[in-house]
Amino acid sequence: MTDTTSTTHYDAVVIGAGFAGMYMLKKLRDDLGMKTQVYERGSGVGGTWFWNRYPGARCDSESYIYCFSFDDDLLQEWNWSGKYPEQPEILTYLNHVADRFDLRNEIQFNTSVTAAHFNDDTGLWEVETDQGDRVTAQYVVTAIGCISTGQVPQIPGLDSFEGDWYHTGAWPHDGVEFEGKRVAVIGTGSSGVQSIPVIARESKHLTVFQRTPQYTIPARHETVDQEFLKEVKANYTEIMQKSKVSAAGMPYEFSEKSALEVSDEERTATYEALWQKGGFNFLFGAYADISTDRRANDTAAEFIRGKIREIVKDPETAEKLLPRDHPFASKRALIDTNYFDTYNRDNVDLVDIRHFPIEEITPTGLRTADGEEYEVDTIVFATGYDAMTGTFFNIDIKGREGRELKEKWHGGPTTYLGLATADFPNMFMITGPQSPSVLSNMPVSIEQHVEWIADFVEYLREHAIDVVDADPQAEVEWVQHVSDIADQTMYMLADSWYLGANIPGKPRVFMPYAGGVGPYRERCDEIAAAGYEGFNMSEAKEPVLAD
Ligand code: NA7
Repeated sequence: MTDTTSTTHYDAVVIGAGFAGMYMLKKLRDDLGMKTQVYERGSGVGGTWFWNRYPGARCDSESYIYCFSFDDDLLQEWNWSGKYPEQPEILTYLNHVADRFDLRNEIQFNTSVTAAHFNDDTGLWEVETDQGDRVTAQYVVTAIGCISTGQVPQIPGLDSFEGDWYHTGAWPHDGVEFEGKRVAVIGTGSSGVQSIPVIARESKHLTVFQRTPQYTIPARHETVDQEFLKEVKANYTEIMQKSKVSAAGMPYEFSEKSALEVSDEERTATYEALWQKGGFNFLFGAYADISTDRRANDTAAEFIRGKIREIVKDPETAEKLLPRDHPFASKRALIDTNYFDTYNRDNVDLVDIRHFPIEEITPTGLRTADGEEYEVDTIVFATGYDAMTGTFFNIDIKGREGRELKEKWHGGPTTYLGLATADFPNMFMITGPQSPSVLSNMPVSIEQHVEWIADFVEYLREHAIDVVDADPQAEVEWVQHVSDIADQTMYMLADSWYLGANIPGKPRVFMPYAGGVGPYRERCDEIAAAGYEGFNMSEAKEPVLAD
């Protein structure tokens, strides 16, 4: 890194201005009085919700719990319109938060952090951006999102394509016109399942290229019931508290029954009732062992396959849509609006690319391995992300003695609590790998991390500690614990982005923490109460304070 002697110094640099970065800024600036700078690559706040503007984009958490809980007035004054919040409404909400708490002054937009190097001599981070900023900071906090580096597969010929192509995670702000167009959608994860029904309605013809069939449950999306909202507002504190100690950051009732202890009739009736109710109730409310016992899981999987056969009229298409190669909810659980019904439309075709992959993109369309050619005007890549670690690796992060994060994590991420990683002192990660993050309702996990980090920083200041680093042994033990928990779940039985399986060459390591939001919070609190056990603390050689 270049000479930094004349740079601006901050107490903290925060990378990203989504839910995580905005709340981190508020805590550090307003509660701790720290001089804080946020860098955000987008031209506005919102993170994921700034970029994901594809048709049908909405959150799978219900709106009344997909929000900040730190401010009672904010909770009471905001009125969601949909049961599940749609992207434009979430973005409006986050802009409202930015205005309400006056956050924009400390956020520099259109700016990507390109490098962050820890200086062993000063105990400071030296941070560079693509806009030419060179600053120092005592702390660096990554608020970069878990699913923010999109992947477009390397299919030969994309450059030659004469139509338009888009990735769902980098959607044009003024939308895409599908009317009269022949469209290809590649990918049937959350983004595909949400966008396919909408694109089918808007386009002349849609061809879906599916590598892995999905289990998906009807969301039963509707406008928010005002009576329900009134009740929520009267009980918000309890609802949020229940979410905070729950498994997934949602205040749902969890079943304690086994799917194997009830009669076939009772089980089918339970699944049917939850299918009609919709959403993640099906996953959490049915049986406790769906995510841990393969035989229990099979009962849910078979019920969903039965539904697909029932909904999809053409038996050949239905057969192609049946998920058989992985257990239910071993990949990211999905909820949808009219997904399977869409395949009954005359203008929609489904192509199985598991057996006949796309070999080439031609100037006029796509060619699969069986020699079939599909002429299209527009290609939508709903092909996902280099999740959890990809965005870290886009930044040149170096810790003690110039150690590269990319090199440290080449066999998979290793962290202490998903909050810190040894040899990268004074760097905190909000919803980093090996924290519950993507297995939870994100705002709940984000608030827990932000508050824990802010409390820790306050503790460090009170104790005149300038440099803090995760203890390597504590990290080894946490990584082992994360892996032991994952081994007890169905997650290990699918090729998912949780395991890095969607990115060629990425190590197969389960990245989020599957032990649950509540138990995780408890562990973090115990560690804090024990004087931040598992962290080594020391004074810097030349501490520098921001003006
Ligand atoms: P996902 O869930 O990673 O889905 C990506 C889809 O694209 C999935 O069906 C993949 O098939 C498919 N895919 C990925 N690469 C290829 C290639 N090379 N060829 C063909 N098909 C491919 O991403 P989403 O954007 O839908 O969702 C990401 C998260 O955002 C989501 O889980 C929520 O948390 C929000 P595969 O299943 O890997 O065989």
